[in-house]
Amino acid sequence: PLLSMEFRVGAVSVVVAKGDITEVEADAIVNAANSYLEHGGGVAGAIVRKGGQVIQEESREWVRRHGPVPVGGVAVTSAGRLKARYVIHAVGPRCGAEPIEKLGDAVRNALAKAEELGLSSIAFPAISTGVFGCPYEAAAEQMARAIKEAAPGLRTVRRVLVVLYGDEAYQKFLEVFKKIF
Ligand code: AR6
Repeated sequence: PLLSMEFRVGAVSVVVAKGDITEVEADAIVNAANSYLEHGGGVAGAIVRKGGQVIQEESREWVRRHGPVPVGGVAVTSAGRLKARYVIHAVGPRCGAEPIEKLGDAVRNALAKAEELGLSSIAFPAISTGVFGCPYEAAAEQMARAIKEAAPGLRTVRRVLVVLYGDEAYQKFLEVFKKIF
């Protein structure tokens, strides 16, 4: 991405960047999913369009085996034709219906899954800020705090990207990350 800013926590680099997450080179990209892993619109739709229907098929198989993903939870599939190796599907809260703190859970669970898989890099979109209706500032605060608190305990993950789509999201996330990091 052209626009980005790096923050460091010990050995971990946290990069806030403007761009399209489906183009990002990272071991895993995180999807902003719903509990049924039915990837319709938003970033989920873009991931399936670019990565291929295999991502949707593996997602349905995951739900058949394990049941719906709880709010704040994650599921993993392959990444099809994307540059990433895995898609970690994270279910954020619907603002107004579920507490925004569940967004912190989603981030912590995605980072834990990346560690379990032994990955070194992971890229997050602004989970819950589209269809799920959370304001950028509140979402950024949840994400920044969860990443900052998890960073010292990470053993394999060395690079965490937060990829914002558009100027407004990028500027608002940057402001919050500068305050928290
Ligand atoms: N790269 C990075 N960010 C993107 C991209 C992209 N290519 N496309 C959109 N965004 P949303 P949610 C941003 O709605 O609110 C889906 O239907 C977008 O601008 O994707 O968690 C799922 O299947 C916004 O800031 O996720 C679920 O049903 C952010 O990604 C539901 O939406 C998240 O918006 C999940 O809603």
